[in-house]
Amino acid sequence: MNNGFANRMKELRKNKGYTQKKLASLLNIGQTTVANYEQGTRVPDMEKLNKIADLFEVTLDYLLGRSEEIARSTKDAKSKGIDLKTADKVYLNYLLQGDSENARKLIVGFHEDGVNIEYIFFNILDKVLKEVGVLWEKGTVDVWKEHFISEVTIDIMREIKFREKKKNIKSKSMIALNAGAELHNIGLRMISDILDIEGWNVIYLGCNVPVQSVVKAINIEKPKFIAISITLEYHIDSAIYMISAIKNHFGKNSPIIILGGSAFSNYAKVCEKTGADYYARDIDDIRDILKKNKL
Ligand code: B12
Repeated sequence: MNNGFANRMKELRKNKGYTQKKLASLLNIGQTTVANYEQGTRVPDMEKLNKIADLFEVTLDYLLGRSEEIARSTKDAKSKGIDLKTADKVYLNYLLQGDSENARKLIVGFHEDGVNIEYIFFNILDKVLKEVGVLWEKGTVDVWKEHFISEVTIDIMREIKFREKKKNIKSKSMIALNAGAELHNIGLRMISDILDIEGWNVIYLGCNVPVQSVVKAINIEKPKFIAISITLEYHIDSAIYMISAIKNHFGKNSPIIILGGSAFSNYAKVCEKTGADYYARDIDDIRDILKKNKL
């Protein structure tokens, strides 16, 4: 045994946000034993090693510091017992270790194997990002890492989107944007990507778009609807301002305005307070609204 194991053990524990005490209780051993493992003064027996590898969802080689790869690809992942149920944990570990290439290979590999894009977006990528938020709150993940993970996620989403074939081209446009300076755009991008694959011409504008420019875009592109996303409550006012400008300008010819995003999780009467036509929680809500409006 070498320091490879001691260092990995410490790194994996910290990435998970566990204290030595917490890890000790999960492994049913004393806290001093964990401390000794991490200092390299004591080594676990085979049974414990397997237990630790299972807990952190890594291979024994990785745990022992003999390999840099947790799992190479989906096939490799499967042979190492990584299935969809544990994919999020393995993927998160790659990200926390800055290993964007293996993170990408793992997720794109699932897509190549036929895993549905919605499952990948909403059950793996979304879930992992929420976990990153928890780690940020605990102080385990710094803001630069949050940025890095977001960018890797966006790259993977783009790759998966372009692997999909567009269905039922509708030749109808929609505009998607974030309200004001709202930087959290991954959720909206997921929704936009799915709609794009379903045949919509998605005009995705990102954040910080001046209201007058949105009005111009509507004049030119004639979207059937506008999807606005907000995560931080303090950006709700920007949405209210934008919605009122659009409604004032276009009157009853205004495109349908749909608001969404986690800013509204605990916010009652969204439409009444913001002037939006609909509030939608997810892609299924959007589909229902579009169906109701025969779009
Ligand atoms: C990644 C991330 C970032 C990235 C964003 C990168 C990017 N390009 O988006 C960066 C690093 C830039 C960032 C910055 C900040 N962040 Co941040 N961030 C996150 C994190 C970890 C994940 C967000 C995410 O992408 N989730 C995954 C997506 C898929 O989920 P979602 O956004 O909820 O979207 C889903 C639904 O809401 C819905 N949806 C979303 N939009 C729309 C729109 C429509 C029309 C519809 C129908 C549905 C819909 O569909 C999606 C799929 O289910 C969250 C943690 C969390 N719990 O979410 C914190 C979090 C949102 N951030 C937070 C904070 C505080 C900040 C900062 C202020 C400080 C910081 N951490 O740096 C800044 C503010 C930046 C700004 N001006 O906007 C807090 C917000 C707390 C609050 N509610 O006030 C959170 C919750 C972290 C925490 N645990 O406290 N962040």
